[in-house]
Amino acid sequence: MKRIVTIQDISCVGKCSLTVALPVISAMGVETAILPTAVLSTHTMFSGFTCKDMTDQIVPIAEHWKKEKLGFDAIYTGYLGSFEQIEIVSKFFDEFKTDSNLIIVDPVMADNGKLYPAFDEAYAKENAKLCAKADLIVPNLTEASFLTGLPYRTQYDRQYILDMLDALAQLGPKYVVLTGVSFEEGKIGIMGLDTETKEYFEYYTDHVPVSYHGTGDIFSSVVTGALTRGKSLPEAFRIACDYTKETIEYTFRTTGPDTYGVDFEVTLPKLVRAMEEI
Ligand code: PXL
Repeated sequence: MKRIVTIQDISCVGKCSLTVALPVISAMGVETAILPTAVLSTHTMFSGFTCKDMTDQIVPIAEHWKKEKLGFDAIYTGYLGSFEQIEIVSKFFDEFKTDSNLIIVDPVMADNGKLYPAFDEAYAKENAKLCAKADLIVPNLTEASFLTGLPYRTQYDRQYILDMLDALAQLGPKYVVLTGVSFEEGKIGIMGLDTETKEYFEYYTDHVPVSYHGTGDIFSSVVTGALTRGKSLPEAFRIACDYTKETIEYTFRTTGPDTYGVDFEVTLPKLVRAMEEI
């Protein structure tokens, strides 16, 4: 059985980061080891959340894993807490990277033109160093703009996205995929670049006009699970786009717009079936 490790926080309530990655990637038939970077009462969009930093545990945990000769078919990072954690995770990559495993970095730090409350621009720049060591990065447009220094735009053309992909490629990863790309009213999706072959790929679904927290984490978790199970890059992104869209649609239809995360628990069987189909 394939095994991945995901490094991100536990938001005890909030349906994001590890409470999403663990069930989603497990349901895809991949053992999901976790390395929690912090324990929060909720994600940071609630006011008054508590946070216990786990930085001092990361190195001892990694050292134990090394001693036990544990390895991972993929290393997937999401929300991290600090400069120091970026440095430690970067060393973790050096320790656990092999010729055949994949490093997937979702540089979670911002959305809709703004950084999340816990971060500043210096943190954003530091995140670029982690992206340099990744095989695949999956920023949204806001994160891409903080990583590259290119302006964030809500109205743009194809050239803007191509320029953004090129600027991301300069950071050093093998594959860059921009999420939340929309060239046409009512459609949204991804555009990616294989920096070695210089080939672009893209995929779009209908746009459900509502925004929920944690959907980026669901998306990246599905990409991680699908790639680890041997799907190609375009297949993995198609499965992730379709599943995320269906889950947002279901949540909007049944629960409505005012909820802190999407009801992915109900739609997981569809994801399992999609994995069997392709
Ligand atoms: O979904 C991204 C995320 C993960 N973890 C924490 C967050 C957020 C987004 O705000 O606050 C703690």
